[in-house]
Amino acid sequence: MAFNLTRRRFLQSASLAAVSIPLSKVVSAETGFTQSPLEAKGSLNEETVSGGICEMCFWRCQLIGKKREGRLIKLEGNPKSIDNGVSICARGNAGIKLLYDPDRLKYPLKNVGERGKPVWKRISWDEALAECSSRLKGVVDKYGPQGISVFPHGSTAKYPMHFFERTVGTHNVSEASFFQCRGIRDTAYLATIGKAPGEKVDMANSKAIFLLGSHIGENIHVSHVKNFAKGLQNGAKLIVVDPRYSAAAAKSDIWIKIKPGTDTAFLLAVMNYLVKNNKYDAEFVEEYGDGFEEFTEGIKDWSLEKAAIECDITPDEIKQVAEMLAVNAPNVSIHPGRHVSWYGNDFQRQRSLACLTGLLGAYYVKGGWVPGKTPKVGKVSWAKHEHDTEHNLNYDEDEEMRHPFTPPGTPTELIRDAALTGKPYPIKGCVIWGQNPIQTIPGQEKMKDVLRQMDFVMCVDVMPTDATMYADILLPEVSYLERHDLVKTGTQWDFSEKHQQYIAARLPLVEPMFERKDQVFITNAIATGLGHKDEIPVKSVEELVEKTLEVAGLSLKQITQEGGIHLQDGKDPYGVPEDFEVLFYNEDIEDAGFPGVPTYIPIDQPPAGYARLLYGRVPVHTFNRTQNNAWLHYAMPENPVWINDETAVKLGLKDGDVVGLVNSEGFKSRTTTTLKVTPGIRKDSVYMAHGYGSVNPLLSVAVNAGVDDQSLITKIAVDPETGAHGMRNNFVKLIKDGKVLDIPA
Ligand SMILES: Nc1nc2c(c(=O)[nH]1)N[C@H]1C(S)=C(S)[C@@H](COP(=O)(O)OP(=O)(O)OC[C@H]3O[C@@H](n4cnc5c(=O)[nH]c(N)nc54)[C@H](O)[C@@H]3O)O[C@H]1N2
Ligand SMILES: Nc1nc2c(c(=O)[nH]1)N[C@H]1C(S)=C(S)[C@@H](COP(=O)(O)OP(=O)(O)OC[C@H]3O[C@@H](n4cnc5c(=O)[nH]c(N)nc54)[C@H](O)[C@@H]3O)O[C@H]1N2
Ligand code: SF4
Ligand SMILES: [Mo]
Repeated sequence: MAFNLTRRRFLQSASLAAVSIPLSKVVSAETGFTQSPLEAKGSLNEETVSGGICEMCFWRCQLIGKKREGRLIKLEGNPKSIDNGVSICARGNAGIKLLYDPDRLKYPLKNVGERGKPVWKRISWDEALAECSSRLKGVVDKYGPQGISVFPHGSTAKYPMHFFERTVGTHNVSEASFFQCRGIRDTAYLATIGKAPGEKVDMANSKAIFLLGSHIGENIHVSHVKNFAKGLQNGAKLIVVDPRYSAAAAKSDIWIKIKPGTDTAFLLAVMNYLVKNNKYDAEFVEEYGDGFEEFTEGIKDWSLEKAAIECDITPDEIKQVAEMLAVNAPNVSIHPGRHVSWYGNDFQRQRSLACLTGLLGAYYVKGGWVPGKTPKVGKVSWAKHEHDTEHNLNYDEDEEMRHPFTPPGTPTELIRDAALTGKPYPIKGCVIWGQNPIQTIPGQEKMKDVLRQMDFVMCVDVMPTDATMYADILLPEVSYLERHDLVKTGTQWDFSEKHQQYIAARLPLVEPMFERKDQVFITNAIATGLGHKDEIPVKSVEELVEKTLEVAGLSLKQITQEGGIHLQDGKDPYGVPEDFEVLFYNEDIEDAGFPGVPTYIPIDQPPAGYARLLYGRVPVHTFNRTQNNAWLHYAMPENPVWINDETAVKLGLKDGDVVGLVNSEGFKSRTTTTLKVTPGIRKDSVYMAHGYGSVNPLLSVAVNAGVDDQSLITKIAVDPETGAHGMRNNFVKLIKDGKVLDIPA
């Protein structure tokens, strides 16, 4: 239809269309867009609903929704938001397709087949909850609370996780966000500046931005990307250290095509150069630094030349980076990274980043690391019982911590090893809540064995996944668009704007459908079944939110009236707190038997014929969780393998060829994907997006689409200080037409 059509004529023609072709779709000749007869009719009940919070990833942008005839048809950023504003990303936009995904879990299911080869039978909630309670109670009675393991992730997993941890009393909780993601970063910064750093870099006001790995632009967190883009717009210099020509590298002033796993050597050489040439912030170090002498002594051998050989770059490149940082200090953003569980030598690299920030005086200054001052809200949870350390796998027989700088919970590998050996005790119950341990944790076959040896596995999810195939009872949760649950606080993302703070409570945008339930309902029922009825902290998820808001002097009613977001005046974020300290050398780390000064620990290099397998994000997917989303699948249906162009020529391969992969431990990809031939990747590595290649046949869109990177990540590496996983230690060859191809050196 023509855009200048009057409303009257539009209604006439639309109703005509509706009458003449009632059951078919109306396609506009000009725009090519399809309209349903319902849309074309023009007499629609439309409304805008406010207060949504996205959870297509964990950044949690604030939303409004457009509804038609009670059905959500569009999501947008909440204009009131001082975080994402009106912007949301492709995944946020496609939340509609998760909400109405026909493959979504609808009813409680019982597996009457085998774990891994499920046969599902629909059962009632009463039956499902009674079975979860009695089977979990069976485990607790027989093996003690430590016999239960919990694999949680996401906003709804906190309430049940705290129940099992605090009230039931198991330490065996392993959060993906710590042990496969950012736990190492958090504890390395804790050991250096006393705080977890978040991604709190004031990039918008920075003169130079330094990204080590962090592939912002492919890694999409809306306000973070805005922050980054604004910095670049304002003329910030950009340094990207990445073996691959990432989206960020494409915008950089300096791209360091580093040899994977050698980043710490690079950072030590940069720091040593700054110290030796007196290009560091001596005043800042004098005032806030601790252990600087030990530090300079410890890194003194890291010449540009020595690091250049290790990192397979030139000495001049390292010098250029150091100079660019020094010239722009202290207004430099040394990004702390987010997914940092790379090789098993990662704690030292994260310590190096924290020290580099200190050397440049880049804490709490414009353009530097600036945490901002956020409002306080309450924390409602299960009462914590006193538990002994006897059954805490973090401690060995001598009561020494195995990984003294571990994030909260228990390292995944300690749980898995105990489960498989029965030592020091059996782990026979498993609660999986919002995590996909099959595709999230390295060593997929090991994970399957762990799940198979359990007496009972329960899983709470919104979709069927490769992990839900191992459940005995599978419970359908309401999605983030259908529930209350979390309260998010923060400040405006650009500190040059008016200082403001926000408190946002997630409000449901639509009514739940089918028999899906929320986390408080499910957890409370299980708690009752396990004999903890008297300890239940809240009766409903609304009450949980209400109590959280109370501390800030707010109520659910008020925040609903305010459209889901309460705004208040903020505070100046700049200025170093008096008690702030940067521990360049940390004696506690040394006492625990690890290097107290940041130290480079080399990793194994690919054997002849193999390349290292690297992975990362793509803008239109979140891990595995969005793979079945029809819109996002359409945008990127598979994950091409990046290979260096010169290598491809030698192998006789070309862009678009269909290939499989096999790793040096003999694990083959179950599926194939296409090849992306590019100069933008080192010759010693190949790269693919994470999260593809699901096997669950109930995922009608995602099944067998692309290759599952995790199926090839079989070599287990654990960061000794933290116990978190390293995941980039596998080496692969390509398979073309059934033939395994050696990758030339
Ligand atoms: N669209 C989208 N955005 C997301 C997510 C998502 O699933 N989808 N997930 C979110 C989450 S939870 C996280 S934790 C973040 C993760 O995002 P990031 O923290 O940015 O993840 P990284 O693993 O650092 O980034 C992967 C990059 O590291 C490079 N790399 C590989 N090996 C090395 C190496 O040895 N040295 C260096 N310097 N670089 C290397 C890869 O080539 C790739 O460009 O993304 C978040 N944003
Ligand atoms: N090989 C490899 N492994 C990785 C990474 C990698 O890049 N490569 N990245 C790591 C990182 S940074 C992270 S943060 C982790 C992420 O690890 P996970 O959080 O395990 O990743 P997802 O694939 O998103 O799986 C989460 C599960 O939550 C479900 N889900 C979604 N919404 C809801 C909900 O509202 N309620 C419930 N109950 N369930 C829901 C999804 O359907 C999915 O099954 O993976 C880590 N593992
Ligand atoms: S970054 Fe995208 S997917 Fe993540 S919360 Fe925001 S809109 Fe949702
Ligand atoms: Mo993550």
